[in-house]
Amino acid sequence: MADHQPGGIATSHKDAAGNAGELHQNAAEGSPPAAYLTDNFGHRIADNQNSLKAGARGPTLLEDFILREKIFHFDHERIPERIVHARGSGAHGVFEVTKAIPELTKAGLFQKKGTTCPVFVRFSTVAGGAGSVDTPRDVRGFAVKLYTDQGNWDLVGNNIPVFFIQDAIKFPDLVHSVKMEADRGYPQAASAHDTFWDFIGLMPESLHMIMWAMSDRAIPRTLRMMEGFGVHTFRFVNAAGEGKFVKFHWKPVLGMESLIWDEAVKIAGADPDFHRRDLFESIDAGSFPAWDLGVQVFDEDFAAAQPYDVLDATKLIPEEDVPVQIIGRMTLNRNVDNFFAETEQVAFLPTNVIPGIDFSNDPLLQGRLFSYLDTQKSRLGTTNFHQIPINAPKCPFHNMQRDGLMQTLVPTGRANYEPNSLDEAGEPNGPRACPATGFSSFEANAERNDPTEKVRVRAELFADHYSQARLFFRSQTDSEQAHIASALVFELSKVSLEHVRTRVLSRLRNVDETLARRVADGLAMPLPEAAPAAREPVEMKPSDALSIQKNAKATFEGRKLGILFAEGSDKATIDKLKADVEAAGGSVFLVAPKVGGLQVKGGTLKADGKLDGSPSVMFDAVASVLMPAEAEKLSKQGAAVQWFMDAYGHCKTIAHCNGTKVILEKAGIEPDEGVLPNEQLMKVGPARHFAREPKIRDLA
Ligand code: HDE
Repeated sequence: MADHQPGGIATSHKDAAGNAGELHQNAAEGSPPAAYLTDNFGHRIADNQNSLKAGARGPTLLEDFILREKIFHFDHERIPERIVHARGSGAHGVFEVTKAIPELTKAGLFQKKGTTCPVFVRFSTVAGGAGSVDTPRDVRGFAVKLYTDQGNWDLVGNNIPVFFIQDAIKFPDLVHSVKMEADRGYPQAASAHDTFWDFIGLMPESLHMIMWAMSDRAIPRTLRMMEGFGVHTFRFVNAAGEGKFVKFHWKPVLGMESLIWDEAVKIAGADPDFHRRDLFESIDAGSFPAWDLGVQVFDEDFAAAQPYDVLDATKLIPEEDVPVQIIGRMTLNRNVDNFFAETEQVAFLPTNVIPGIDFSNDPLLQGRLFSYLDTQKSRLGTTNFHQIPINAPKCPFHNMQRDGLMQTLVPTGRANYEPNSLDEAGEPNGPRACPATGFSSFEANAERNDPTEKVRVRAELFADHYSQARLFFRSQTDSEQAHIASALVFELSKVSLEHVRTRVLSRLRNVDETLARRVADGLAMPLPEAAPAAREPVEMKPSDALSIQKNAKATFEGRKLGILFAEGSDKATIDKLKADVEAAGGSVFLVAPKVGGLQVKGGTLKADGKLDGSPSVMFDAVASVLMPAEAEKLSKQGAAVQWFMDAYGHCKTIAHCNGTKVILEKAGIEPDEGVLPNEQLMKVGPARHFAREPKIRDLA
């Protein structure tokens, strides 16, 4: 009898054609394989199950080049993960210009409405490792590579328009403080710990970003429902050589939506890949996520008149002051074929700009211009990383650079230097610089700041650390303000160094007195003296554009309804709910106590997921269609009661039949405008009912 253990089969037979015995032969029967298995040099492999041994029970032979190559490759299959933004999800798509702006930029892409180019986007969390979860409280990376006719343009942004620090020299400190603590190696993917808050308390310039990071922006519902920002001030330069400042925005067509903290925590356990899966499945289903590209354009005079410095990445420009004009749309319409080759190996470089788009002197941006090229060499091991298909431009590229590790191109001829006069002998002389169409830096940047002295200082207005933190906080709804206060209480309660908590509280007093008091109360700590501010904050007019709730869209488009059913449920009701939601552009996920197929009124129905493996946190709204007897049974099961309790606690719409009431009562659900009969679901949609919140949570 043959042995099925991996690593050995004493009685392996070869048939007349030399194939291995039936037990260990893949694709031995039936139609021929799509391709024959070979090693990396094209040699066909006859047996992929057994290594070569000196006798059936003897040692494995060094001669087995097939085994050696396979394991050698495997041993080297990992590359260093990104120091930040290690966990990411990517997709391909297309960008289309919807408004030509030749008066603003000479970039070829923006000369004509309707011009398109391929894009690749990678979304990421920042602090966690590649294998961490999708829903921690964290900033999300929003990195877009546009493959234009004039070369790649990488807009390497985040889902928050400002940053923690003003100067690149502080970046390693910031990142060290937020990552796992150096001695103990935890916590993973979390900012709620001593070292992060120690750093924050000592760096008051971070307070504006902290308001955003503690807000619902840092727990997006899906990657498809968050904004993206270029963060820094960039330059547009037109054909006449005139420059304007520009800030880039990506606005999600589906609107913005966030999780509730308790929901984020539960999703991290229920589905650590929640965002990655959602992105992949949406694209797979043809529900393509899309964002409008917007720009805020302004000049030096506007910049000079503001109470903040536009070169300071801890400041934003309120949309009410400089409206965002929409100039294009990006649609993600194709999943990656291979996660490693594309999402992992993609290398973004803020230095990838095209003529007509230039940098500003933002000291954070300036540091990034150096850092990314450097990091790609360290991650991908070679200066030739630009040849990897996901990184290579889709337009031709020619230069005199040669050689290097992993050169995969075969440059021909002798012209690897310039100038040369090889053409006089009839030989190719290689490419030449093109002053008229090539990239040339915007001159004013250099002129205005031509350094007469070398200084290590920050510009004057960089010293205002609080005005915009206050602006952000005061632009939020009551419920959003409560979420920020609760997030601060949660994070600081994980800080064990008391002086660190106290220092953060002393800074919060400069942001907003009520906020500081709520956080101090939530921690049961006395309110310390306000920290002296380096510069007195100024009052700015609250901006509705900064609130998610004020801009939410109650639509089923791109959203998912979870429907709970059981034995005997009415299929017609389920079908109707499904048809309505699908007609509105949404999808439905059927949940039942068993998945294999249940007898329902009107036929048999298979569930997409089992109740205890499909918690309601996975859905944007829930509905239930249950016979009273089944509802009675389910009301005794924790998973069912929790299903509704969570949906209620997460302020979701709960549509239900009469039978379900017994579970709703058990779950302590009180009727409100979001708890309604199934027939009324479409009237309310998947909106979140934040008015419910004070009843169910002790808001800090
Ligand atoms: Fe990054 N950042 N960063 N960053 N960053 C990286 O580059 C860095 C900053 C951002 O999906 C690294 O390829 C410095 C701001 C995104 O592959 C590294 C500074 C913003 C991604 C690096 C910043 C970002 C990165 C790590 C301060 C928003 C992921 C791996 C001067 C505008 C890109 C890599 C992807 C990745 C350095 C600050 C966005 C080490 C030195 C501000 C979206 O080069």
